[in-house]
Amino acid sequence: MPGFFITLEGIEGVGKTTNLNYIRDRLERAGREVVVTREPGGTPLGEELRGLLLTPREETIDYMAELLMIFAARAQHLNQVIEPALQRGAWVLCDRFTDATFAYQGGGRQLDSAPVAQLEQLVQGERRPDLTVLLDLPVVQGLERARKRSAPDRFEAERVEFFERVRQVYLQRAAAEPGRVHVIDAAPALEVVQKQIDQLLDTLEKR
Ligand code: T5A
Repeated sequence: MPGFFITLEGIEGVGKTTNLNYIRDRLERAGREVVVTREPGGTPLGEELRGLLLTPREETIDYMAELLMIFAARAQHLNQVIEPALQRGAWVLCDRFTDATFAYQGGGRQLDSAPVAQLEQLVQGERRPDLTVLLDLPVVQGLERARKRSAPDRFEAERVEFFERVRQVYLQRAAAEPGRVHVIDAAPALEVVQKQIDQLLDTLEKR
């Protein structure tokens, strides 16, 4: 039986990593094989590209170069990790995927979405997440949480307006694909957020 592909999305500090681990624990308790991974990254090459993308540097990275690096990492990740896991029936939980590219490179960087869509088709073919959990939080609150946790990376150093655009694209994508993208309010206490996630997983397990 083919596996199931879940992605977690949202702006900085919404709690993707925290809740990804929560979902993993719940699925593992139910006896599923779970592969937890992230983008950019997920392979040795992808993690090197992640380092290049996230580390602040003096040289400005051209936005198209940034986009191509993200899809280079994704091609490697998809073919080496995600597809084989799905083929053997595992559940793949991925911290960010291509919705992030539409949101950050399309929304944040204001690149035309057409090349993003073309690269999506070229690299992924028909592969899309089966379920995307969009954790939604006002930008200032998300940045506050992220900055409490660690020093800002190359993206986190962007201005608030950048993340407002990112958030808007995420919400637009959720509105356009309500069957795949489920918006969860990430503002309340973690236990409340996780109750919402439980409800979503309950409906999934009844499929
Ligand atoms: N990127 C990525 C692109 O530009 N294009 C792309 O295509 C892709 C794939 C990756 C960067 O790359 C960019 C976007 C990103 O800038 P990342 O590390 O994956 O970076 O993403 P971040 O958003 O930076 O990850 P963070 O670790 O900052 O945020 P998370 O994972 O959303 O949040 P988490 O779980 O670490 O939680 C942050 C803090 O908040 C607390 C947690 O305990 C933690 O301290 N917290 C809560 N506190 C109160 N109430 C709650 N409900 C809480 N939930 C979590």
